Amino acid sequence: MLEHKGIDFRRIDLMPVVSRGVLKVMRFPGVTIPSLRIDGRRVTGSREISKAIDAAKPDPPLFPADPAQRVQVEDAERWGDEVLQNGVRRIFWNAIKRDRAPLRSFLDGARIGVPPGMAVATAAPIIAAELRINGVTDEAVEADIAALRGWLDRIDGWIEGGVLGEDPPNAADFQIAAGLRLAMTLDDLRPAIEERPAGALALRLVPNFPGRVPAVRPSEWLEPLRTA
Ligand SMILES: N[C@@H](CCC(=O)N[C@@H](CS)C(=O)NCC(=O)O)C(=O)O
Repeated sequence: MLEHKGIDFRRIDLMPVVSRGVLKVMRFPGVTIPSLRIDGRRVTGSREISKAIDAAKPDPPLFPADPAQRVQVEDAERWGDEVLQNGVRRIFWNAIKRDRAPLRSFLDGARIGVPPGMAVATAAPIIAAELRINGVTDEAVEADIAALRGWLDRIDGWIEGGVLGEDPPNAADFQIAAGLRLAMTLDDLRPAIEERPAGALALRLVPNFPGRVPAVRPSEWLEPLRTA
């Protein structure tokens, strides 16, 4: 969103979990990333951030001027944050629980203060914390994978209805594209996503997204993705 607005920024990468302590010490209003300092304000949470960026530089707008359309975009943005991202995050950490070696590929271009090999070698406590924080159980993840087709149908419907995928992209486009791009790092899921309008939107708005996780799931879990 910052690049899209043409706002210069400095990015600081933080190890997950460690990020919580750092954000607390830096007096951000929450302990999640992304967090942003802009115009002297500290902002936490991607939906707070989209509003703050829009206030700092209104053009091109991240929300439609029409109030009814704005509500639609805000609803889609919230869904992308609460449903899509949380689901994809659970699927992601469940895959990493099975094999953490692919974590290294996610550190391409990141500067976290330790060599990537060492970060991955010492990641076990971070993975354990993520599994706990995010409620990553096999049952939850099986349900998330079963729900994914419905999520993609919903996104494609928004694209067809003009809520998403218009020019200029809105805050919901960015929220949902980022969640989809994380899902597309998983070889288990990517084929079901990339051929759809949702996948094309994600690749267009977020062309570069590091990380790749080879297929790890029991094939019966993936059945809901295959059947029409
Ligand atoms: N889309 C969410 C993402 C926030 C979020 O849950 N961030 C995660 C990382 S993607 C986080 O900081 N979790 C705490 C942790 O990993 O310790 C937002 O509103 O900003």
